[in-house]
Amino acid sequence: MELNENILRRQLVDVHGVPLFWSIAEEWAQVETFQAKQDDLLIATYPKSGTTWVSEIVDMLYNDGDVEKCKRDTIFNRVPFMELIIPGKANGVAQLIKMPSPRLVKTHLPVQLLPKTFWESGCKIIYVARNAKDVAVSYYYFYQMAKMHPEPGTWDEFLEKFVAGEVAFGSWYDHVKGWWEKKKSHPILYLFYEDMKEDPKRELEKVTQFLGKEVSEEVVDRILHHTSFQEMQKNPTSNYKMMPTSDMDHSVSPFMRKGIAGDWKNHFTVAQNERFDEEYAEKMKESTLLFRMEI
Ligand code: PPS
Repeated sequence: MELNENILRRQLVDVHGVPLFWSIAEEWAQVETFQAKQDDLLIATYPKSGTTWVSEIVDMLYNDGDVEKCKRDTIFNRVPFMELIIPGKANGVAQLIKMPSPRLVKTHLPVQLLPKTFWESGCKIIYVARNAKDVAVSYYYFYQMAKMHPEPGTWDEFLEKFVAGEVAFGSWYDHVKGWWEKKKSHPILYLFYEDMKEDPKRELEKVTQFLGKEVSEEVVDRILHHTSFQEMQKNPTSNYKMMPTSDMDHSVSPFMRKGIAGDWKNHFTVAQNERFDEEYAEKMKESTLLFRMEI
């Protein structure tokens, strides 16, 4: 408990202009020098954008749709979170060094902070983006239940911080735009959470093609079933309930919370929405990226 008091709920620390957990900042040299391999698959996202969902899909594809094989371990061990270093609790870099290839790697880093060996190795990358309003809501609940984050304050206070980019992993706007630009020069499959909700089969086909896999209709159906929100919510190897309660308290808010597009409408006041839209238009005005706030 004493240990947790020194570790959890601490202020974020600036790493090259991006607020990160204090312990990632302290161990940044380990992250920066991470050795990526050509046959790694990187799953990159801004937090709360569908990381776990795509991770489960890809692991199913890597295991030819074998559900039992995918239940061999929790999602955070099957797809280690590279930059997550928390003393006595997690070290994604060390975990990945020990892992046999081909490795699945999770990152929330903005494109400019990704270790350079990912670009040198030429490994494949899947990026998943989700509309900013739903991300803000999901992140607010996640801040409450996942104790590595600082206290979120009220919803209004959190939303201010989100828009200002003063949350873990920085500005959503810079993140989605940065990775979108990078797509021009690197093989990145850029997916949208809303598209996955709208037509999971179509989006699964994109992933399958990108990975150069061939799967039968039967396997496709099995993957779609196993990775539905309802299935993942009750699956202990994908719902994060295997994390110690001191780190993630699902009684405050479950990790698998709602899994829908458009929940922001239950949280934004009219005034918050108007202000958000104004700032959004300004921050996104030079980008060709289009998001759907509902489907
Ligand atoms: S994390 O902590 O950043 O890695 O979280 P991440 O996995 O990116 O995002 C969590 C949100 O994704 C929802 N989720 C899903 N939605 C639909 N279908 C499936 N299968 C699925 N799996 C996870 C999860 O519920 C979180 O969103 P909210 O809006 O909070 O429910």
